[in-house]
Amino acid sequence: MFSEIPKQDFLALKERASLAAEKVRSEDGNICLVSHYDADGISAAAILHRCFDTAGKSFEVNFIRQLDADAAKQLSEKDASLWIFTDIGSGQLDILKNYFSDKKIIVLDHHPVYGSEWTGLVHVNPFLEDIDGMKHISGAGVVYLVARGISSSARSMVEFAVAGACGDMQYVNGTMHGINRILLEDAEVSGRIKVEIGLLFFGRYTRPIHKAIANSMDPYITGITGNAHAVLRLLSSLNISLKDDGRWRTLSDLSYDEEKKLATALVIEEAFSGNDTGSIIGKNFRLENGFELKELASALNACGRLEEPLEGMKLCLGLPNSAEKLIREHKRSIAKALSWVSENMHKFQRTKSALYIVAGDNIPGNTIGTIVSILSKRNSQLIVFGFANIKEAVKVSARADGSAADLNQIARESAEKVGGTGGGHRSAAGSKIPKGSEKKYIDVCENMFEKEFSFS
Ligand SMILES: [Mn+2]
Repeated sequence: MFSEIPKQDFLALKERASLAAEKVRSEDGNICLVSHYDADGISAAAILHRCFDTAGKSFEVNFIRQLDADAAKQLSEKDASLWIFTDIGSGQLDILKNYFSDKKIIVLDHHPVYGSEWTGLVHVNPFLEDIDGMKHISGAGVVYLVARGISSSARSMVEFAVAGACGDMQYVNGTMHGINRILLEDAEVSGRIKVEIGLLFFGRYTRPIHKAIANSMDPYITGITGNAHAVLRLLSSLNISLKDDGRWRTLSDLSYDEEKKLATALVIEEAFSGNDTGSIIGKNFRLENGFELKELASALNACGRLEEPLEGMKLCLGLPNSAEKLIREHKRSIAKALSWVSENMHKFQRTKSALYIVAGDNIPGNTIGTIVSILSKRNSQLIVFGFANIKEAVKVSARADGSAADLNQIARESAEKVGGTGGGHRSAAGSKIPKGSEKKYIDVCENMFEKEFSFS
């Protein structure tokens, strides 16, 4: 069970988590909860929301995209007696120290730690215990460990601890590692997540079969994806009926034999296109609320990207929400951006190491990350960069599915060289750079890749 993490490290993390829980339990005043606006941060906030509710705490929830000095100052002026930062904060300790050193503050995060701690700060972060926070536990996972010490209602939120990890790309090639795996087992054993091996298309539990297959972005099957006629032909040649008693069937309604023959046909189709077939079949995780785990994570991401993280949190809490509408809106934006990319593919710079999509105003800043990650899956040997204009700057998103490059370092250093900021994860990172500095940024990246390859 602890094969990837020494037991004493996990115990040390839990020990810290229970100290944080104790702090929360003894708090009588207003709590100001501040969370990151992505899927992990939204999941984290939902878990604490449920706990605070059952524990009768008075609290407010804020979502932020970035924690800079302005944001920290504003938050510090809130009428609260305890501040809790989730899925954000460990990388900005110096900023937090400036505004919160005389206040009660708890940081529950899993990002690499930058800056120094101060007396009074309660800080729970896997990196402090030699656990890799980029792979083995998410922000929502850290929050879940704390939440269990606040209220027993946290246990009914374990699937969101796993969803956070999923949103942060800690579910890779069909497996979870470290504490994520323990949380997943916990969710399975308690019946909150049901595992089904089968086709991995989005909408497994919710969409008509032909739509789930034709509208899929991942897996992307050449000749099938985007081609409704081809999908219908395939289904009819396999004698798979689309309806049952007048109702559209979903992939989860297929019998074992039906799903098996459909999977075989799709794998053959994809193999003959010379592509990797590894992402067509695998584990589906059905949650209590009817969502599939990866679908929930992308729904939460859509809410965050469209600046409606509260709607995502309501979705997790089972409250009425507009997440469906936001997901549709986000999908439309993705489809539009993808077709712009394919029309202009010949114009983009492509080198030995990377593909650079300079989109300007053609792709919105809240969509470029998704586009880059779709392209990266289709070009797994390349690092894919996307550049999109946002207000006063250019947002850069970078993904490397199959590359050994450390994008956290590349996005940080390249941005700094052109007067911007950047960072993130090893296989997914981003920068914010001044307008007009795209070309220079690309040159810096290429230089770094050349150096890296000259060693190998
Ligand atoms: Mn996170």
